[in-house]
Amino acid sequence: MPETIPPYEQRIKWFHEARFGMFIHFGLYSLFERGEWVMLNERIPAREYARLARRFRVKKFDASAWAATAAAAGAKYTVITTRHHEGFCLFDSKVSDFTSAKTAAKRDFVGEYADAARKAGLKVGFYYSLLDWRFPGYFEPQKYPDSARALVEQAHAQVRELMTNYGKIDIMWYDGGWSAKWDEAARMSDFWRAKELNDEVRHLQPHILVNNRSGLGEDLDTPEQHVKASEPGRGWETCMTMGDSCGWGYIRNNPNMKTVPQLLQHLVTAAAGEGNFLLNVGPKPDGTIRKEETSRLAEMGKWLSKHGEAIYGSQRSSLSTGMIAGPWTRKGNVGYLNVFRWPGDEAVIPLVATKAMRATILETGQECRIRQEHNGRLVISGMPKRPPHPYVNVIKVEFEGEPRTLEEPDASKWLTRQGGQS
Ligand code: FHN
Repeated sequence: MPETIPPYEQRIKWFHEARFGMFIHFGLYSLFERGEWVMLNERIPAREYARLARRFRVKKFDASAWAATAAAAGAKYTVITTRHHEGFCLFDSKVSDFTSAKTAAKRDFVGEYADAARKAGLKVGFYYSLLDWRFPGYFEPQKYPDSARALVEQAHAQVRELMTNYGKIDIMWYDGGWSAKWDEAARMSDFWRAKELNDEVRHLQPHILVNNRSGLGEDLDTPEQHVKASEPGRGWETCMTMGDSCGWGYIRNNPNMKTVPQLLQHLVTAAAGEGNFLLNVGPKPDGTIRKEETSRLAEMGKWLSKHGEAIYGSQRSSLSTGMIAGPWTRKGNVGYLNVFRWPGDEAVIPLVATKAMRATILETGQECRIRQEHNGRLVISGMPKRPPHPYVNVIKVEFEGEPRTLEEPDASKWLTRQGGQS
């Protein structure tokens, strides 16, 4: 007897708490070391490309090491590419021989990773590319209708396998639903029979969250490579590469890695909009994650161990920071001022309508002086001249009630100290 599907507010709850996830792009393409689009970009014929599977052994693959990397980073969930656009499955599939289980590796990497991730306390998401470049019907559905039909049938069968054979799955992360031939959302969902597909997903995994990339809006918005908040209550997640935006799979020579402060700022900005940050790694052909990625993730984890209370389960705040400092996050009556650009021994927050009781720097535990002036200026002083943490600092401000912004019925009044309450 299938369970009933819990209401959205219930299903999305853990996701709103989580705020940080680790994405993994790994596949046959990893062997090329030129990103996950190499097959199409270089127009490698399917049969030639498939031969690569004979070399896909992934000798150093260690699912628990991947999961440990995510957990040490402070990530609360992880999403793995079970199959990307090349069509090669990292799982055992009855409807395809093009899988890691049936070729050289003879392993179900998805199963191993899902188990290890759960053991490490992480929620598990499955990325699945609906499109598969090996089908001519994907590129020319009118001309090759049988191939197009077979492609859709395969997607339905494999999604069913993923939802049946690997225990509880927390996110169904579709991708690759688009095509030059059916670019409007309505036609995309028709092509993939997305309603039927997602009904089955929910039937098999009643608690699951489904993303918005099958042509239907479903549960989660997924801005890519930029942070963009959805409306309050709606789950959303920014996915991003550490290197430049052209590749999610391993690229050997990729010097353009984001710095840890940049990555933390994206995480904080997402949290400030009640959204999540899904940060990608692209493991090397041997299955290990490159040092440039593990070291950044470890640094983020260290930061989160001190500052996580500002991030996990954070809410939006209407308070402004005058743009220089960085955004506020909030939990009930507590505001967290996330400082990207340390102002020195004093920080001034404009237009604060609520009484502040205490201000503490999370990095050091130092309590600062507070003063509330005319027209809502909240002045936090006695801070160190230099930033206590080199990347991002958080000043925790406890308010008397939920912090509100002062309204300015006459926007010019502050010029004469008459702006509002003192
Ligand atoms: O084409 C893919 C790309 O390779 C990568 O998987 C990203 C991740 O969101 N999604 C697609 C582009 O939107």
